[in-house]
Amino acid sequence: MSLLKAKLASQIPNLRERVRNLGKNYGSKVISEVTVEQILGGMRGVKSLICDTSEVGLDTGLIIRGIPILELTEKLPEEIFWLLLTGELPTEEERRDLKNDLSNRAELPSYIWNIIRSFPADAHPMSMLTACITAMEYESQFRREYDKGLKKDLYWEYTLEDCLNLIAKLPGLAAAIYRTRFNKGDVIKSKPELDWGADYAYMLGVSEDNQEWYDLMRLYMVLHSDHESGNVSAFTSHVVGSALSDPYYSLAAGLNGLAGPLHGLANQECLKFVLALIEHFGGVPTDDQLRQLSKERLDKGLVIPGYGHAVLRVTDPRFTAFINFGKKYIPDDPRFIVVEKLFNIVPQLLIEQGKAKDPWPNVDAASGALLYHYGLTEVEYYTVVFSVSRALGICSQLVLSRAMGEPITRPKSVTTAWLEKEVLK
Ligand code: HAX
Repeated sequence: MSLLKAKLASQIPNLRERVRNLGKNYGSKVISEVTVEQILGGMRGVKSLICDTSEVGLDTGLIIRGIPILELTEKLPEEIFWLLLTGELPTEEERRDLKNDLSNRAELPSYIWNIIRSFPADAHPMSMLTACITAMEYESQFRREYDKGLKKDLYWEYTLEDCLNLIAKLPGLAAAIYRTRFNKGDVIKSKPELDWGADYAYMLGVSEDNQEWYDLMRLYMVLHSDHESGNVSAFTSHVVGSALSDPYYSLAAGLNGLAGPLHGLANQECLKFVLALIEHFGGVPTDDQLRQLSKERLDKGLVIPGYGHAVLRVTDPRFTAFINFGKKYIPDDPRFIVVEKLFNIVPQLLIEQGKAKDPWPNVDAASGALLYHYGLTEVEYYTVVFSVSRALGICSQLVLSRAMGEPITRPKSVTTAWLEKEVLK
């Protein structure tokens, strides 16, 4: 048994006991109320989900298992995966065991190559990614065992198997999509001695001499790994997983949500915005030019991509981590300069406009400028990079949901007429 599985097997009985106790002793206790505004507003802030992997405070940003994200920026993504699942950082022996396990599972099934090649030349890389993940559902051990008759107690074990296979295969799959879709030449085979994030960069075609790029990829994978469970992608995966659809179906469903411009696709939109500004002004614009153009955009009713957040009310610490990286390594890059300038201008404009509840930058405002600098200039691919990272959190949440024995998700909807009547009571 792998060290990760053994660790989880030792922790899960206690987790189950805590959940059982809560249900048995406090089942009818009220912990939250729902207002009409919340029903009309995308269930914003309604406390109705359990997520132990991470939490996002209004004024703190992402905290993974009690550790603020800015204290985790030097960690490897596989260490974060272990942390998300178990609540502890792995020892060196545990990390190595996990990495070896992932390397042994990394090979892609042979049928995937024809599928990747069958897409239209200008297909969106996100549709290629989620279609391929769905196609790989053929590999699901959870589904095979469930069909044979799987005891509920063992659901988590086969969910973990599927999740480990997915996480092991995703960098190779995502890199193959990149190289095929953008005509980069032959697919590059994994180099198992590299860590998980560096191996992804290697398979994209980044030279091993370019350690800064490898560091950026590790940081990127860490920062995007999780953001509690109410966001569109994690919540969607959770709902689909609650029907006992296996992790391939669940992850693909969630990532289809990540592909929306108000969620993960915002990283593509942000860099497009920055590039358009530079092109429009023939170089880095002045502060006045930036202010003017951003204001015009707001006046047209368009959003400024990379600003605002459904949950945060401060500068996203993940944005700060990217800015720190950029200041250290690429302070003179024109795209990075524009990102910094926008940070000094946009929040004030959003405050003056008075609509956005959070005028501060989110993670997507900075990430694209860094990827672009290191040669990943195909903006349509950015959400795929995000997806590879976010799979760490989504998969961890799926394993823990099955371990806790969570039931099928089924909130109650009401009709508009019912609501109209109810508010008058
Ligand atoms: N620019 C202009 N207007 C904005 C805005 C922005 N960046 N952010 C919010 N607003 C507007 C909303 O469009 C809304 O306007 P209407 O009342 O006219 O509909 C109003 O301010 C209130 O919105 P809100 O309550 O502050 O924001 P929501 O919780 O509804 O939405 C969003 C949060 C992130 C979707 C929103 O801020 C947005 O569209 N931002 C730009 C896109 C973006 O950066 N998305 C990435 C978010 C991070 C993420 O999930 N990454 O994966």
